[in-house]
Amino acid sequence: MSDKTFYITTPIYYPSGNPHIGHCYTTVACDSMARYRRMQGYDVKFLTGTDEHGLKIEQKAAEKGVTPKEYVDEIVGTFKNLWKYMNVSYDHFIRTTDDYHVESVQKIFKELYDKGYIYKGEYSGKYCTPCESFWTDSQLDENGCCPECHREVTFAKEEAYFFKMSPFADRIEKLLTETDYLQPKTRAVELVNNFIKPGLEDLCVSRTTFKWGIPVTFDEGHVVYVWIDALSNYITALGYKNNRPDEFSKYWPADIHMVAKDIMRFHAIIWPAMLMALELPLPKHLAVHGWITFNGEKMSKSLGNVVDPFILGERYGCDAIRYHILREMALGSDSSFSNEIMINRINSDLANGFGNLVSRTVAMAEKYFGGTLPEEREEAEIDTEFKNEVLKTVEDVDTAMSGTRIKNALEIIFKTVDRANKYIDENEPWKLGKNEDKKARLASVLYNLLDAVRIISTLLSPFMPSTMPKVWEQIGASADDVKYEKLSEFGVLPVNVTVHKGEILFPRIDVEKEIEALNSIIKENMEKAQANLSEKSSEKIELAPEIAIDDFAKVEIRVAKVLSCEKVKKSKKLLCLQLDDGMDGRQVVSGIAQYYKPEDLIGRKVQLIANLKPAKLCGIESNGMICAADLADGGCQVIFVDDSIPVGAKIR
Ligand code: ME8
Repeated sequence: MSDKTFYITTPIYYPSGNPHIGHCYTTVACDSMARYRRMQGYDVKFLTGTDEHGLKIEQKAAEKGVTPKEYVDEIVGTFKNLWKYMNVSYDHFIRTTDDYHVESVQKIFKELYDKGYIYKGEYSGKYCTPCESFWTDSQLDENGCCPECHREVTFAKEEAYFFKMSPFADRIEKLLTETDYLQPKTRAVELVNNFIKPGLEDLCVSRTTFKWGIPVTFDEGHVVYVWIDALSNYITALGYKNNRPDEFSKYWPADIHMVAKDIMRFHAIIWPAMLMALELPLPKHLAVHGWITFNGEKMSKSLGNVVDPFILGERYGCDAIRYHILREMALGSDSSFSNEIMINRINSDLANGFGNLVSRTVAMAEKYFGGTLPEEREEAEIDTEFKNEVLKTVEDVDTAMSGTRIKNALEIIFKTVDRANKYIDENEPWKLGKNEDKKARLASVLYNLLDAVRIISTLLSPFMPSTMPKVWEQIGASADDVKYEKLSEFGVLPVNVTVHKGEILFPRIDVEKEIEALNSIIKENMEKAQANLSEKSSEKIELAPEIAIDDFAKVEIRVAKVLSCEKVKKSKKLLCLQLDDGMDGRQVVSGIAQYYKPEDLIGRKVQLIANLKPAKLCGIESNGMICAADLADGGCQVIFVDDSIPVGAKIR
């Protein structure tokens, strides 16, 4: 085994619902990184798993009449099946209900307590009894009620343990601003300004209001709350403070933790603080990617717009799906998933670009030489330039992968695919084939193409691991020919290589037909989700007392357009929107930050309650309210207005 190690992790996912394309992105991205480093000879450890404790799981299991463990077991099975289906090569799957993890978390909690970093205090705030949840003032809804169920809250206190964050503030600030821990680093400023500068708040790390968690060993009734349990997985899986084989000394510190921006703060601030308190080395990099949205909208199971990765894989093959999501998402920014873009990309890059390069090259070797190239060669000046460009790809891809820029690595490889297709056009082998004197030249051209395909396909194998062995079979490459160390040279395939024409790698997709088919699947999903929602909500609907038409006429609802929008500092729930209301414009504060990002709203038209008395939320003036529907799963959806309706129009 190599002494170069590479340890990469995905977040451990909540098994509260089936996995979707968003979970697929992080997992497939880590898988590609892991496969890439394995190919380079690293001794790789790739960890994924599930985060199984907490109130939500306890409640969902109760709703279904099963135990929490029974509930999660089923969903964890779906996660594992999907990873198998997507050809994800994890080395270990951790479940936070595994005994070894429970044992380590209890020891970690005790050690932090013994060192004085965890202390007992009181958790106080506004409490919603039906939801069994505490809320801070800034989290409450517009009416000062529970943001989940919108019922009244009462002031309450609960005994809880807290983790002291302040001793680590300076070191964490340096970690974020002076090192390349955070990728992309542009996010460091936001973290420092929002969380460190205002003073790091201590973190509540135990609860007594639910049972489905790891018990605190020295205080009955307390269970470890969320992050100490979840984040520790990255070291407990390596045998830290448990009986699993010791891999901690070999693989820790992790090379990359990959997460989406929703949990960046926990990995950028809380996890380093925990490790500092435990006196352990810090991970080398935290790679943060954005959200995959669906046609620009938030992906939501309750809306039914989530694309089931199993369905997509069945239709287009798992490698095409892997390629599409990896090629679309750049580290740091969001990416909108669209069936149309996916199909067009599969057609252009995979069917017409790479697939065509392989099939044309192999077909010509068969047509002109019966499948086996002759030994006579005639090289031309143009070949050197082509070969150098292909070889340069290897270096460039490595630079991109070292910065976890997977999209960029694929862009580089596909530029070379285009270059190789251009090399065919430049040399016009079909003309060379007609002329007996040009057979040696033709053999050189085809050989150079086959060897370029060897390099390209080897570079593509971490991203599309199921397809590339088929390519190697077609171009007559042996297992030895496609080793990473052979990528730095041209001329690796045998001189008289024999090709084998095979199946079409990526069949061209009929765009219109497929879009129609996918839309009807989505429509069906949405109808099902809608029926599910009405079924759930019909149990609860209690109408307010009747009002007369005059009462309704008092409410002035107008169409308004969102001109700009930003998060309200110090509030997790509030967004501050500047609206064009067809009058002088106005500012509205809305409690939808958990469901929408500012960029989801900017430019969209909404329904505004225009004559609502101004109010101050978190000290910011709000002049009106925008209409949104409460969803049965606790989510919320803004009622957007068709763009053709003019701003200021009255809604009745
Ligand atoms: O947060 N786009 O689990 P989780 C991109 N258990 N990535 C997405 C996504 C989307 N639409 N949806 C989910 C948790 N993800 C905790 C983590 S780690 C110690 C504990 C991916 O099931 C993305 O990687 O909510 C995100 O960070 C993760 O799923 C959140 O998964």
